[in-house]
Amino acid sequence: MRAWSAPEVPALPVTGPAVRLFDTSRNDVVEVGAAAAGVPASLYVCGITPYDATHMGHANTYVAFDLLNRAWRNAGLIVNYAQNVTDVDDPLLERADKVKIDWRALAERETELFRQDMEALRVLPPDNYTGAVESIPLVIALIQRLDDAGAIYRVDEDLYFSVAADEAFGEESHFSREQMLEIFPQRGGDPDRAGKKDPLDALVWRGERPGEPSWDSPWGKGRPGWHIECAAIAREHLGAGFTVQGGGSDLIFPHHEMCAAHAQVVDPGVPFAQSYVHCGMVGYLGEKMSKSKGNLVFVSALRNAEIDPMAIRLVLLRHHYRSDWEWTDDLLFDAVDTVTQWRKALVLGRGAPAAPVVEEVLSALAEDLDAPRAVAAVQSWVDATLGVVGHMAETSDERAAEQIAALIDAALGLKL
Ligand code: 5CA
Ligand code: ZN
Repeated sequence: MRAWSAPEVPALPVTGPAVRLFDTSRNDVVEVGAAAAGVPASLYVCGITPYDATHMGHANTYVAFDLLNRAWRNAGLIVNYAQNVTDVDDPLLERADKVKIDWRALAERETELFRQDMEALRVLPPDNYTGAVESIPLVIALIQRLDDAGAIYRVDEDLYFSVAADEAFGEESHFSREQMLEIFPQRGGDPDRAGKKDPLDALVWRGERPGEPSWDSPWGKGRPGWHIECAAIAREHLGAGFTVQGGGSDLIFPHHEMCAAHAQVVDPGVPFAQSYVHCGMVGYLGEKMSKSKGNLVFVSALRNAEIDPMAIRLVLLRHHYRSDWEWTDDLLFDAVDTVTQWRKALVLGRGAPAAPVVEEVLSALAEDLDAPRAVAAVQSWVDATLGVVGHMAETSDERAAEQIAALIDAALGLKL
């Protein structure tokens, strides 16, 4: 499916350092994407389920991986980025039913709104933006291979994947079996389904139910399970053992564990992804922001209220991607003031020396995407520039503002 338009990204005069990120599966900060010269860094980020508008939690996740995309490019790497759209799944069908709209129309409408939100936030688009529906042939082919490997069994009209088939099952999340059993039903799993070999086994093909959309398959009509969708799309576009699998921390288990397990059974000995990277959860009014709870702040609602998307982006950048935090209106008002102040400094032309700021911002982002540290470095430059220009012209740099504007655009995605 169509992604969104790419913003222009200025080239920087220096190359950034190699990128290091916290990898959930290794529980440590490791270098990512440095494999071999000429081999692109490959990124798969789990996309939206398009039954409602983009909220700040989604925006936070996609801006975080946008920082990774930019840090890799600034380090001189070519990036191959894929993202899915879960355009057929239970919550989408339930919402469509509730508001009496065709599920396809709902998915299309919300995906289009998401594209506009991403464009407004200057998020670089994926090279492959792929829906679940258009990937059904890929899903069927992957289930077929899993079946050949003896990893699939039938329960009534549905097909399940046996987690016992993957020797490395559990090595992505490192959750104990008790933790898995507790979280599984909260995140779409069905541990109590009669006939399963292991309560943790994952649904890969849901046989046709009355009133639900379905597609032909060798096992009868039905629709894909959730995890098999991302496993199939990521393998197709990025290959086995791609660089980073990303998403919010709510996807650590079962989603990313199951995606990895599916893929690892058909590519024995090759990890699904080299690293798994997870963003913290954004909350609002005391709880995780989520469509099911309804405590949402929508990007589009703020845009409709004429809020500068760069101020929204700055609120996100002021929080480390791995931390859990709460959205408040005050954070936004403060960011609006900051953006105004930064613009004042940038129009002066002359300013405090730019080179040390370029180095600090690129280093901060390469070290586990430390955007708050990068923002603080820009703030120091703005303070120094607003303080010195006019009476300390000889210590100032004639082209500083131009260089800082290019830096914050290329590295932080802020075009001011
Ligand atoms: N379609 C699936 C992934 S394949 C899905 O989880 N969709 S979603 O619309 O629920 O979430 C889209 C992305 O936003 C996921 O990466 C999810 O981890 C992230 N996300 C959802 N809610 C929040 C939140 N409150 N804070 C931060 N990230 C969030
Ligand atoms: Zn996914």
